[in-house]
Amino acid sequence: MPDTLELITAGQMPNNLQPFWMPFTANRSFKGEPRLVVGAEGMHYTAIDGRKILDGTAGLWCVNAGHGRKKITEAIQAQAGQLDYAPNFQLGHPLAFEFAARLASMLPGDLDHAFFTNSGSEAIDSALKIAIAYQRMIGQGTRQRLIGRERGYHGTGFGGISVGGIVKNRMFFGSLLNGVDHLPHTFDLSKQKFSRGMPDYGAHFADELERIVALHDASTVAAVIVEPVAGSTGVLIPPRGYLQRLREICDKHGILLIFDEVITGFGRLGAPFAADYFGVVPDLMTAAKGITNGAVPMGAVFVRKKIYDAFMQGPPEAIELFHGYTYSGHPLACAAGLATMDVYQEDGLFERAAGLAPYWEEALHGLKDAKHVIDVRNLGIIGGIELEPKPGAPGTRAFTAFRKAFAKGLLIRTTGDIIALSPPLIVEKAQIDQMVETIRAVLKEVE
Ligand code: PXG
Ligand code: PLP
Repeated sequence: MPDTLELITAGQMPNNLQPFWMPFTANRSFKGEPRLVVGAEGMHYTAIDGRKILDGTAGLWCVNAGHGRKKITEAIQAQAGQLDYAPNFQLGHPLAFEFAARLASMLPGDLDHAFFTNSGSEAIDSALKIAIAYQRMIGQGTRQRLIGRERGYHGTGFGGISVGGIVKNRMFFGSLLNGVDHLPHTFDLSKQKFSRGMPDYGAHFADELERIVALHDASTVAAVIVEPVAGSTGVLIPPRGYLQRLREICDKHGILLIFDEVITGFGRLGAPFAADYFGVVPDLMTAAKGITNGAVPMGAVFVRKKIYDAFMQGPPEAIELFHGYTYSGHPLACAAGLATMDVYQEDGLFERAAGLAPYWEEALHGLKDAKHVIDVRNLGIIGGIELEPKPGAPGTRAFTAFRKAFAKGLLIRTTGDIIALSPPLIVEKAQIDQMVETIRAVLKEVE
C-alpha cells in the first residue's frame, strides 16, 4: 500500500483534509486515518491505494444497479450537453414530465403524481407539508399533528428529525416541530431473535396508533409516517400483519399513511416498492437514492390521485402548492432517472433481487454462531447483524468491524452495534459468500 506522502506526491491524495466538514462522520478520527475511494465499477470501489473494495452497501443504499452503469453515465453526459438546467417554476422541460409519467406507471395503486426533490430529506419535508396542506384543502384543517415512530429515520430536515426517532439525530437540535407523537418501534430481541424475513411477533405494536389517536383525538391528526422496513436505525423488519394494521387504523380515522421508501424503493425487497411487497398502498410515498442509482441527487414524493386532485381546485391561474426547490426535477437527475429505470427493467433487477433473496437469507443466517452476534435479520436484499455491545463501550465493536472489513476489502455500514448490509442488486452468490466470510473473519479479530 503506498503511504500518504507518496499519494500526495502522485497528486492523488488531497493534501488538506481539514476544510471539508464531513457529514455523520467522526471527522478527527477519519482525517487521521482517511478511507478514500477514487473509482467504482460494478460491485466494487477502487480505494485510493488501488485496492478493490467489495461494495456491501450499494454506497449508502442507493447504487442498486451497481456502479458506473454506462447507460446512466451517457444519459447524464448527453443531457448536460443539451440542457444543463431549466427551472420548473412556471416553466418546464420535457424530461421531468416524462420521468414522472414513467414512475407513475411503475407505482402501485393510484399513486400517480410525482413531486420532485433533491434528496430523501427534502422528500420527507415535502410529504409532511403536503399531508398537512391536503387536510386543510379538504376542510380538515384541524388535522395538523404528525405521528412518526421510535427509531425511525426520515432524513435530517427539521420535519424529518421531528417525526424521526433516532435520539442522537434529535437531541442536539432544540424543540423541533411541535404536535408530533411517536409510535413504539417494532423490535423485541427476546421474541424476534434470528427471525428469517418478517417476524411473527409484533403486529400488535400497530395498535398503539389507536391509543395515540385516542389521546389527541383523530380530528387533530394529519398523517402517520413510517419506513416499511427501518434501515438506518439498524434494519428492523416489520412484523407480519403490522403494516396492514396501520393501514386499517389510518383509514378508520381519516389519517394519511406515508411510507418512507427512500431505502426500500426500487427493488431493494425484490419488488418495485415495499408497498408492492407488503400489499399495502400508502397515501403518500417518499423515495430517493435508487431513483437515479445514486448518480445524480434526487428525491420524490408520490401521491395518490385524491391528494393531487384536492389541490387542483380554485382558480386555474392560482399556484396550488407554495413549495418547491430550485432543482426540483433537475434535467440531469431526470435523465439519470429515466436511464436508471431502463437499466432496472432491461436487467430485470427487481426480479433478480427476489430470486436471490433466499440465498441471501441463508448466507446471512450462517453468521448466527459467529463471535459477538446476537441477532441476524433479513428481508429482500437487506441484512442486519446485531452484535453484543462491548460493556462500557457501545458501538465500538461494530465500528472496529467496519474499519477491519474495509482493510480486508469489504465495505459495510454500521450503526450502533449493528452491521447493515445492502449490496447492489447485481451481487453474485460468490460475492455474498465473500461478504459473510469476511465478516466472520473480522468478528473473530474484534474484541
Ligand atoms: N428516509 C429514509 C428512510 C432514509 O433511509 C432518508 C430519508 C434521507 O435521505 P437523504 O437523501 O436526505 O440522505 C434516508 C437516508 C445509513 C444511512 O447508514 C441511511 C441514509 C442516509 C445516510 C446513511 O443507514 N438514509
Ligand atoms: N436561500 C436563498 C437566499 C434562496 O434564494 C433560495 C432559492 O432561491 C434558497 C435558499 C433555496 O434554495 P433551493 O431552492 O436550492 O432549496
